[in-house]
Amino acid sequence: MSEELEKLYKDMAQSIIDGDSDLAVELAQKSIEMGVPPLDAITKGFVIGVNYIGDQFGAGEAFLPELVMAGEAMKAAVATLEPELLKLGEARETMGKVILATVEGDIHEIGKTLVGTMLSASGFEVTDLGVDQPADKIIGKALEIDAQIIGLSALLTTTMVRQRELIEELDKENLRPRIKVMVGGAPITRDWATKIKADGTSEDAVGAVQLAKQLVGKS
Ligand code: B12
Repeated sequence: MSEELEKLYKDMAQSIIDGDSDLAVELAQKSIEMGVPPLDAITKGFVIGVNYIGDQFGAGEAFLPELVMAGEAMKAAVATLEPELLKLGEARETMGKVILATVEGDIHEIGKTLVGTMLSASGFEVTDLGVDQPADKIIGKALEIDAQIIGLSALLTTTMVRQRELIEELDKENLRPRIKVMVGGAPITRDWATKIKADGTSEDAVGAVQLAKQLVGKS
């Protein structure tokens, strides 16, 4: 890696740690001008910073205002890169319809939004319901638009259970395998996905696209 690139990634991480949205946007723009692949900018730069703050927060060494500012800066950086991410896919045929949401009680949106952007870039028609969404609303929308996949994000150990509840509800209504469910979010493991009978999980947005393609039989 060139020194310039290494410095850019470091500065990106630091801009998130400092909660400096303006600088994060500026660095995202600079990376576009430099021709840095937008997913690299996110995973090798900005995500390093947001994970650092998350760990610090978990250890009691950073506090809520810092977490909030880091979240805002991260959101701004990803939004700046979104048009570049959308350009990545050649989105030829329609791959299928996906409903995305963060589960009820959970307001983390950055990872979910990134997954949505990558799915759109790959030709999926994505309806992003946003955060804090109750299961009945998500299922209702899936039926309304005849979605093949529901993608559920949960970032808190206390809200992961909402993924299981939604799957149980679908089973009760005999809506599977017509509707497939993929689950994700930082605390979500393969074991958890298997345990709650989800159709799959992925730890990042690229894997989420591969999984979605498999689920609609187009991988
Ligand atoms: C930013 C952040 C926030 C921001 C969110 C801003 C926003 N607009 O989204 C704010 C400040 C609002 C926030 C609030 C809180 N947070 Co917070 N937050 C984080 C942090 C630092 C980063 C999350 C993030 O955006 N990561 C970057 C994205 C790109 O990664 P990602 O979300 O993991 O998504 C990727 C994958 O998981 C996957 N994925 C995600 N969704 C999906 C869905 C599908 C279908 C698939 C296939 C894949 C997939 O692909 C994504 C892209 O690669 C994490 C720490 C961490 N490292 O996760 C803590 C963290 C999740 N938060 C935590 C906590 C405790 C909270 C609060 C309870 C704090 C408080 N006391 O109020 C509140 C919760 C409020 C609520 N009710 O939801 C804890 C959770 C601990 C736990 N065991 O549950 C963490 C782990 C921090 C910590 N170490 O303590 N938070």
